[in-house]
Parts: sequence; C-alpha cells; structure tokens
Amino acid sequence: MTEQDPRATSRGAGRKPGVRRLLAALAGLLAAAVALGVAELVAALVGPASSPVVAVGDAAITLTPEPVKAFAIRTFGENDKIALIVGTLVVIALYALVIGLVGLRNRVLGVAGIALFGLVGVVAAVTRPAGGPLNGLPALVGAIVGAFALLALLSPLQTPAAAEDADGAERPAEGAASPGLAGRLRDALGAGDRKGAGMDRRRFFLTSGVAVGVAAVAGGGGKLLQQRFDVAGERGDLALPRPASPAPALPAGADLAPGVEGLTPLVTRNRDFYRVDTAITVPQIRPSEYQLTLTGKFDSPQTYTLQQLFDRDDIIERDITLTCVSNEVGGRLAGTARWLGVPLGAFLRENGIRDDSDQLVCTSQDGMTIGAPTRSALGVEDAMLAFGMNGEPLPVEHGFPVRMLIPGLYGYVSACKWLTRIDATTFDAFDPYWVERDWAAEAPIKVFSRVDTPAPLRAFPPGRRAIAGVAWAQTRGIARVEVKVDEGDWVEAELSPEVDADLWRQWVLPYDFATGQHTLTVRATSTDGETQTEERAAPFPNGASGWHSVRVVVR
Ligand SMILES: Nc1nc2c(c(=O)[nH]1)N[C@H]1C(S)=C(S)[C@@H](COP(=O)(O)O)O[C@H]1N2
Ligand SMILES: [Mo]
Repeated sequence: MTEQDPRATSRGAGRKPGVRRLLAALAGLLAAAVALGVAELVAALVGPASSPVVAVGDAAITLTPEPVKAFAIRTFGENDKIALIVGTLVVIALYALVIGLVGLRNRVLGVAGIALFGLVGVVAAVTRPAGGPLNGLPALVGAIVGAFALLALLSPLQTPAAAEDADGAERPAEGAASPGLAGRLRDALGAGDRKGAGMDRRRFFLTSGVAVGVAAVAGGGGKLLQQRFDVAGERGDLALPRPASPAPALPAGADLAPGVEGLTPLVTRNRDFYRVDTAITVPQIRPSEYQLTLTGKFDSPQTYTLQQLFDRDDIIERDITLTCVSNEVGGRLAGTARWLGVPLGAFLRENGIRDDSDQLVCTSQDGMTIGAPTRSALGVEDAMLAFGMNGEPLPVEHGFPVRMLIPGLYGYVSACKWLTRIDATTFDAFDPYWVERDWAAEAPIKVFSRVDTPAPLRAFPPGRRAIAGVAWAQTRGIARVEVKVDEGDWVEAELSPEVDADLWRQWVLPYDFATGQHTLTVRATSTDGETQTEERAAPFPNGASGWHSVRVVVR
C-alpha cells in the first residue's frame, strides 16, 4: 500500500499508513472476536460440547506430541486446560492481527484467511469422537459473520485517496507531527472525521463499537445458554444406593494427619482430589440418559441404565488410592477416596465374558479409550464400576455418572471416566489412546513414597520436628517406610494403621534437627518384599521411579 501511496512523500503523511495498519490489525482482531462470539451462540443452539474453540483446543491436545503434553502437565498441573485455552486464544489473536493487515491490502485474501480459520474450526468440531456434521455449524456461521465484520471494519480504512488529498488543510501542522507509537495512537484515536488521513475514523470506531457489542453479547449469551447442558442439578438430586458390602470402618487413629502439620490426610476430599484428563469441557451426561454398552467378546452382553446399576444387590464400598502414571518422584497426582459401585469381576462374568479377551477397551462419552487387562478386571479384588465418591455421586470432573477403577493399575490403564462402553477385545487388536502415544500397554503402579513435611527449602529452627509423608503399593500394601537424613542410616518410620492394601499409608518420623542444611530421603517396601528402587525413571512410559529427597535449611 505504501509504495503506491502518493502521500508517502509528504511529511506528516508518511506515518499515516502506520496508523492505517494499526487499525487494520485491530479490525482483524475484532472480526475474530465477532466470529468466536457468534460461534458460541450457535454452539449453544446446536447442542452440548459444540464450541469450536474447545474443539480446536481438543484437536491441539490430540495432535500435541507426548513430551510437550508432559511438559504442560508438569508446568501447569491442574491448570493445564486453562493454559491450553489461553494459548489457543493467543494463537487466534495473532492470526487475526495478520488477517486484518492482509485484508487491508487485499480483501479477498482477508476473507480467505477468515474462511481458513473457520475451516479449521469446522474440521476440529466434526472430527471429534463425539462430533457430527451439525457440530461444524458454529464455526461455519461464525466465520461467515466474521468475514462480513472484517469487510465492514476495513472499508472505513480504505476511502479513496482522491478524497483525502482534496482536504489537505486538515493535515496536522508541521509542529504538531507526533512520531512514534504514542503519536500514532493519538492520531488514530483523535476525534473527527479526518479525511486527510485517507480513512473515515469515525465510521471505523462506530463499526468497531458495534463489533465489540456483537462479540460480547453473542459470546456471553452463548456461554450462558450453554449452561443449560450442565448436569450439576441432576447430579445433586441423585440418591445413591446403599452398599451390600460397606467399607470396613477405619480403626481409631487411622488418620495421622490431624497430629502432624503438613501431612496428607488419609482420605482426600473430593474438591482436593487430583484431576487428570484430556477433556477441556467436562462431559455432561444426564443420569436419565446414561447407558453402558458392552461389545466384543461377551456371550450375553446387555446394556445398562444407571438405575439398573443402582438397583443391583451386590454393590460394594471400598477405600482405594488412585494414582496417575504422570506422577513424578515426590509428586501429588494421587488421591484416596471411599468409592461405591458394582464389583467389576461379577459384572463381566454375568455378561459372559469370553476367555479369549485379554484387553477391555473402555470408551468414555468424549471418545477417550482406556485399555485394561481383562485378567485384572476379573481378578483384582475391589475392581469396580464406581458411581459414588466419598458419599456423593461422582463429581462431574471425576467421571459422572460412572467410571471404572482397578486397584493397583495407573489411571490411564484402568480408571476410565464418563464410561459408556466396554469392549472385550485383545491387546493385539487395538491400541487405546495412550498406548497409541507410546505409553506402556500394561502399567502396574510402582512402590512409591514421598516426603510431605518439612517442605523443601523452607527454613525452620533447630529442634524436634516430624518428618512425614505417604507411601503406596496398591493391592500389595506397604510394610515399611525408612528415612535417611544426610548420609546417616535408614531409620524406620511409624506407619498409620493398615486399613487395606489398596490404600496408601501415612508415615511419621520425629527427628531432632541440628542447625545446617540437611537432605531427607525416603523409601518404602511393599508387603511382598519389594523395596522401592533408587533408580530414577521419568513417568514416561510406565511410571516414575526413584527415591524422593528433600533439602531443608535449619537455622
Ligand atoms: N474419559 C477419560 N477418563 C480418564 C482419563 C481421561 O483423560 N479421559 N484420564 C485417566 C487418567 S490418566 C487418570 S490418572 C485418571 C484420573 O482420574 P481423576 O481425574 O478422577 O483423578 O483418570 C483416567 N480416566
Ligand atoms: Mo494418569
């Protein structure tokens, strides 16, 4: 644009194309906002989980290489999804700025840019496991409206050059020239219809105001309307059945946490329970519409409603510690809850599971696949189809209304949330989601122990203080936890009472700390005699190993 602009030679006008470009970039940004807002509104009308931003974020998760995902979980932890959405929006914003600049030069290219942007949204939405053709509609309509918004916003920036030059008197006087970004901004925001700038600023800002309004009303309204898909209300109204086999009562003093500051409680509250999944928006399944389908190597597979599962007379309640394979040495991706559900082995046998199946592929409502060994599903005591967690229906983020649990296996090979289908198949026949990404097909939980307190690198005064933490080896149980201070001998810690092998155990060792820096190291031994290995391994591909060490400063 600059090259053919006759005003490029005149002083003071030389900076105008800069202002124009600034506004054009803003036009791109606003057009994208309109597109996204309208898409959210249409998504609210189309049905649950139709937001194209979420679909694009989902696609990003699916396509992201494993090391990057591991980095994201390490860095952002429980906020990894927020980070992803913010990242997606930043990429969209940068793209939109470019579209605005391109559109200023060539409207057709600008519109093509928006079309491409819409196409990405359509493809992401339609190809999701739970997506259909209708799910493409929000991105499509959003892109069309966005394209019109772009044209409407660019047009005031492209008034004919002839009109400008006729009005030279309105050019700023020499002394008023205000170079630099601040000057440009002042110029851009300056009042009046300065045709001398080759653009109709008043019209641009009026159109911008309309665009901001449309984006905000459509986007905000869409988000509000989407809330009607939430199942929180129905979940709250649900009454859980009573277990035929309740969890054994905890012995007195089972939880050491009340007496030791900083120690992890024996039972994790639902709101404190770690969460790991690929769902940007949590699947919302109405209890009345829930169905569990069995396919594959079953002789007499049936389909179950939630009520049919609730009405069974063999419901069990158990305390089980769940662990994520992504948990690092010293990590906190583990939690314990009192689970309520249908015993898995009996359930599978009742449906005539055939013995030529060695893998159960569980599918969730949002299309996640999790493969568990049939042998463990049948043989591990207390494996269940869980619908209750600490006396409540499963929280929506933890798999409402039904998930699977198999003690002793990491969550990614056992604990499918929002479970809607169990396919009895073989390891040879199918690689589920994580296995396709090279995580191990079978992954028993490794013996693990962690120092909760004292916290690393926090200084405290000399004297007696508890070193404490938790240790787990689900299905086998923890027999011993030992602590080493600096290069001293291993000293056995006191353990919380053994409740169940599937439950972690707390450990405590009171210690007299002398002034200086100290390294505290912990290791656990399972009841079948395996002492936690010192050999360090990263979580990928089948779980972290190595002793947890904490450095403390006493002064
Ligand atoms: N549908 C679905 N189920 C899933 C996952 C998932 O991404 N989607 N993640 C699994 C993983 S890796 C773990 S560790 C557990 C975590 O369960 P939580 O979020 O209830 O703690 O759920 C498992 N079940
Ligand atoms: Mo996990």
